[in-house]
Order: sequence, then C-alpha cells, then structure tokens
Amino acid sequence: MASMNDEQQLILVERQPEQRTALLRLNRPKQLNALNGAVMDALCAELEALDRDDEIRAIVVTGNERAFAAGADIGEMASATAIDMLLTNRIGQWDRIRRITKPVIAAVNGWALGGGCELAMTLDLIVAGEGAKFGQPEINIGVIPGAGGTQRLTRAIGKSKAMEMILTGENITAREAEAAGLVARVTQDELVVEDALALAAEVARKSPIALRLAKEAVNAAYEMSLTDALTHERRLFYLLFATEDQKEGMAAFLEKRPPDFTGH
Ligand code: CO8
Repeated sequence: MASMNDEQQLILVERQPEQRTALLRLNRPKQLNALNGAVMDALCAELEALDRDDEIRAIVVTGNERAFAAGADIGEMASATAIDMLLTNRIGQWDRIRRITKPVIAAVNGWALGGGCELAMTLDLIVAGEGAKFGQPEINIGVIPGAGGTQRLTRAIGKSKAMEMILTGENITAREAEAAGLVARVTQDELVVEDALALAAEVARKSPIALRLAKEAVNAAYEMSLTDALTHERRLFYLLFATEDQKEGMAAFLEKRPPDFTGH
C-alpha cells in the first residue's frame, strides 16, 4: 500500500545495492503517469543523481501496471501559445536524459503513448509486458510527436510502419513492437520489472567504463555517418586499453576465472 510520502513523490526510487542497480518508478497513477513539467524535472534529477552515484551501474525506469506513461500532460499544454511553448522549451530538458552515461532500461507495462513512447525510446532499451501498447497518438489532438517520436520511431521500426503509426495515431502491441525492433524483450506483465532488473543486474556486472563507451558508440549510429562512427568506435575501443578493467577482463579470460571489474 502506498504511504503518504509515496503519494507525494512523483518519482519513487528503489535501490538494489547488492546488484548495483536502481529502479525509478513514475508515480502519477491517477493521470496514467502523464508527463508534466514536475515529473520530468524529478525524473531528470533522479537519473542525474544515479549517474553520479558510484554504487549504481545500471538503472531501470518503469511506471505501473496500467501505464508506463500516457504522454505529455495534455491539461498542462492545452491553452499554451506557441510563444509559451518556445520560451518554456519543456522538451529541451529531455536532452538531460540523453546525457546520462549509464545504461537505462525502460520496463513498460500498459500505455506508452506520445511522450511516454518517446521517453521509452529515449532510454537505452525497452523490456515490455505482453499487454503493453505503444503509440504516437498526437495526430488525434491536432499536433505531432515533439520529443523525438518522428525520428526515433522511424529509425527503430522503419519509415512505413512509423508513418502508419504517426499518421493514424494507432497503437501497436508489445509483440508487434518486438517484431518491428522497437522492443528488446517481451515478458509476462507481472514479470516486467523483475526481468528488467535482472537484465540491469547482468549489465551491472560488466566493466562500467566499457558500458559507458559501448552506449556512446551505439548512440553514435544515430548521429554520425558510417565512416565517422566507425572511426569513433575504433578510438573508443583503443581507449579502453588504458583501463584496468581491460587488463582484468582479458587476464580473467586467460586464467579461466570470472572478472572483477572496478570501473578503473
Ligand atoms: N494528459 C493528461 N491527463 C491524462 C493523459 C494525458 N496524456 N492521459 C490520461 N490522462 C488522465 C485522464 O484525463 C483521466 O483523468 P480523469 O480521471 O481526471 O478524467 C485519467 O488519466 C485516466 O484516463 P482515462 O479515463 O482516459 O483512461 P482510459 O483507460 O479510458 O484511457 C488512454 C486510457 C487511452 C491512455 C487515454 O487516457 C488517452 O487517450 N490518453 C491520452 C493519450 C495521448 O493523447 N497522449 C499523447 C499526449 S501529447 C504528447 O505526448 C506530446 C509529447 C510532446 C513531448 C513532451 C513535452 C513535455
């Protein structure tokens, strides 16, 4: 049962220090976790705090069983003028999420619509429950996706499927999202958070510095030409030979023992 404190906290934080993981839960259940400015401020602040925290190596972000997030808060935006939107530039702070260096997994149950789908796509990979629904329904309320939906969805599932979803506003199921490449794994609804945390724990056993550069290199596929990205990847690969973790990882392999990565 939620405590008074839980009801006031927009983001609930749980840590699993043994696994070096942390779980962030969006907590506006009555509004299906609609992403108002306060939720996004709190989410960015918690992610940044965990990114600085040496005890934590991988993060999971989830919602509740009904909704990961049903989009930006329509009530908050409905009467805004274009100048209000431009000057407050609420979407600008989504760049804070892109700057998180540790792996962040989205554990999605229920609705991931509009900004909720965009948030899941902004994180590093998605684990979804069988009942999850993904969609960009902005067209139904007279706008378009504004926090990366037209770009990230297109890159994830291709132009034709992205066009279909964005022009009709229709949702896709978790299984369809998995087949299209949007979702990494589909699991039973009740097991989504558990499975995402197990995946985070598996990731957290790797070298933190190699994880950081791996994430940077994969994300470069979005930003750079192939030639530039391959050069970038190669430099990051060479750079890892300056780490103790590379020496430890390769020595452990040769000595047939598990590695003990320190992040140095
Ligand atoms: N904003 C505000 N309130 C919402 C939102 C939302 N996006 N979604 C649901 N709610 C509220 C409802 O108003 C309702 O409140 P109340 O109980 O006070 O009436 C409560 O949550 C429960 O919702 P429903 O009664 O509608 O629940 P249903 O199970 O009948 O329907 C749906 C669930 C299908 C998810 C439905 O709520 C729905 O269609 N929601 C809106 C989905 C949508 O259009 N999302 C896109 C919003 S626009 C957007 O995300 C643009 C992103 C731009 C970038 C972000 C900038 C910050």
